[in-house]
Amino acid sequence: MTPKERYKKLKQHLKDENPVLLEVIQEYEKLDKIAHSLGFISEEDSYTANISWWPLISVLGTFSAGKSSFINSYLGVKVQQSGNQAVDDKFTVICYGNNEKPTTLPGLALDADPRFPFYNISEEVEKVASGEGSRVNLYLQLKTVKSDNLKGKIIIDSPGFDADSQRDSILRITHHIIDMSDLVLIFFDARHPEPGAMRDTLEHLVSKTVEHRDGDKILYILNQIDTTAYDDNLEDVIGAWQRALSQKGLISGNFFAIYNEKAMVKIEDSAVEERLKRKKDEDLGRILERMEGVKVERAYRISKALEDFAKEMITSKLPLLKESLNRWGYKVLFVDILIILISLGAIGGAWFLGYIPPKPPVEMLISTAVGLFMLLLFVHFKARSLFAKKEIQKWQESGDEVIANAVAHNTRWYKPIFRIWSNSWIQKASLKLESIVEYSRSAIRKLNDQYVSPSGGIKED
Ligand SMILES: Nc1nc2c(ncn2[C@@H]2O[C@H](COP(=O)(O)OP(=O)(O)OP(=O)(O)O)[C@@H](O)[C@H]2O)c(=O)[nH]1
Ligand SMILES: [Mg+2]
Repeated sequence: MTPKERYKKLKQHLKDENPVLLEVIQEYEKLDKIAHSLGFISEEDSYTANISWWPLISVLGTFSAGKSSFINSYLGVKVQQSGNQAVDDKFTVICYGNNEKPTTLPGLALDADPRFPFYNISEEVEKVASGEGSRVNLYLQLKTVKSDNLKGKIIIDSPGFDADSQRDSILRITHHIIDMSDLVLIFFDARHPEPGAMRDTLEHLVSKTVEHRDGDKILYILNQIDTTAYDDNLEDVIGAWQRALSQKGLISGNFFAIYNEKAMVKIEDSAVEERLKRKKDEDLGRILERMEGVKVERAYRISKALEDFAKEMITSKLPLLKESLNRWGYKVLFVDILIILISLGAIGGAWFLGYIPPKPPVEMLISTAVGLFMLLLFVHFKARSLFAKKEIQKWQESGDEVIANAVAHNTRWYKPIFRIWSNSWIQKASLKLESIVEYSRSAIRKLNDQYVSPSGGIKED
């Protein structure tokens, strides 16, 4: 996808889902333009490509734990099949769409959707499971759903986790999804009072996630606690699960217990029902808050990243580029002057020694001048490319590809050398970049106005 197509698609999606970011993306477009003209990134590249624009919430867990039912309730649309046998065998990426009816697309459609953080997903799958990239449709599907709760975020529903029968590629994809997600909901179900029986699953889902560097993004959710009503043993069940989780190393406040009102069993004892409901409402409220929170955090992060990109260019990249070009320019100039002096010296010497008649014929003058000029050109361009190569190599060795690219771009043979000593191009670029920094600050203020109510809480949508 070219940057142009990418911008067009992103803008369309933002218009529908997150209009506050529409202006931000225009600033990204400006930033790209500046970076292209300075040569920091190639024409096919874009700063938007390194950013996930839509936060990702993934729902993982044991089979039949109620993952799909939870998502259906959250969206208010029956998007996903639910049932008591293992229903899902694919990861389903659920995005906002304008069609009234939920629409299912093959996994490959994700490749072309810039909202998805691993757009070019087949390459990613190929990375985690070699040879499987071309079969990405086996693992993934895309569903678009018109639901306000889905605006500005992406939810992934996953096949029930059963470590024994899990294919390696599914495991790898699961871990990859955990890595990419802004929030991970791991579902267990209270109908299995013996968490010990789920040892392998816990091993994979919990032990691996415990080590995760941003562990706070992982929420452990014990679902279907309505089923504890019969024995009225909610505390025992929660206790057993928490012990099992802590044996796997999890000591986290992110443990919740809920049930789904649409799928619950009937509870005879109204006192028990009320107690369960209170627990559920409180925990569900916190889960939903976290789910809304990622959208807001993401919007802030996108604006902040814009500011950081622009600032880095002003304070570090531009000065380094200028310094490098200066060095290059002076070396070329030195060689140019040297070759002129040597040639003049040689001609003077030849004239002095009598190899050239005191009054040389015009043809001789012309051919000497042309010869000299050709020599000068040859040496000049040789010196340009030689010294440029040295500079580029230096930056590559120090790991700064951005400056290396920019030096290559600005030392192309047709770029006049004197341009680098004029400060105006640096000043122009800096001014534009500063206006981007200024803009991103005002965007953050706007986000504050939209998301944060005067009391400091997050506004309800
Ligand atoms: N009692 C009760 N049943 C539930 C609850 N949530 C879901 N169920 C039922 O549990 C069964 C499994 O639900 P799903 O939503 O399909 O579970 P899943 O985790 O998506 O299952 P897989 O995709 O097959 O792994 C369905 O019959 C649901 O009606 C709940 O909170 N309480
Ligand atoms: Mg399911």
